[in-house]
Amino acid sequence: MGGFFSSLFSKLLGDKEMRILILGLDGAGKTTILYRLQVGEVVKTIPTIGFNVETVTYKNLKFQVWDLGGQTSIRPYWRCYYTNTDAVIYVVDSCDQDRMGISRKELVSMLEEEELKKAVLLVMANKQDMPNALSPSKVSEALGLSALKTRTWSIFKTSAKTGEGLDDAMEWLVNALQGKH
Ligand code: G3D
Ligand code: MG
Repeated sequence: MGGFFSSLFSKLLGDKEMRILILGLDGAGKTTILYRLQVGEVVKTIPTIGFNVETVTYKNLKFQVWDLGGQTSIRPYWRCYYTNTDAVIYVVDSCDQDRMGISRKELVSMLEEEELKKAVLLVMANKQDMPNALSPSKVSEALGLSALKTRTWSIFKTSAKTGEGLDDAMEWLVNALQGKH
């Protein structure tokens, strides 16, 4: 792998394993973003409980992706996936105003998880190539991000389709994660 992101992530890698979750409602653009990163092969697994997990491993850096929303009964099983998580990339479809409230609820309950208390949060206000996309400040407001007092977080506008904004967002994340160590 010799792309922009792998050289960026190389900055992060000591001996320690790093884990990054990419979360958000279905259709937000998570899988597209994962492939955009081009740091390795995407492996899809379906645990018996029945939610899809996509994983990319780059050296000792691991990205895991699944969809939030939907069945709450499987929620406890997510816990197996978020121990030792260093960062959450929360992806929002900026055009999907109808589900912004659900997205907010999902984010809030995720951030309440003890295991995620120390995780850095990067919000991607995605699909900014669309004319009806809400601005990042509107997305931030809709998600209630200003209420986050103790967490290291930021929001970026992105388009997984054109690639716009992804570099800036990931650079912020790498710097934020370096600051943690
Ligand atoms: P998910 O993994 O979060 O469920 P996907 O989302 O990555 O599968 O993306 C859902 C759909 O949105 C896909 O379209 C994908 O191409 C599109 N998409 C993702 N990111 C962007 C973006 O930034 N801009 C635009 N315009 N579309 C985007 P399809 O048609 O394949 O379902
Ligand atoms: Mg997906």
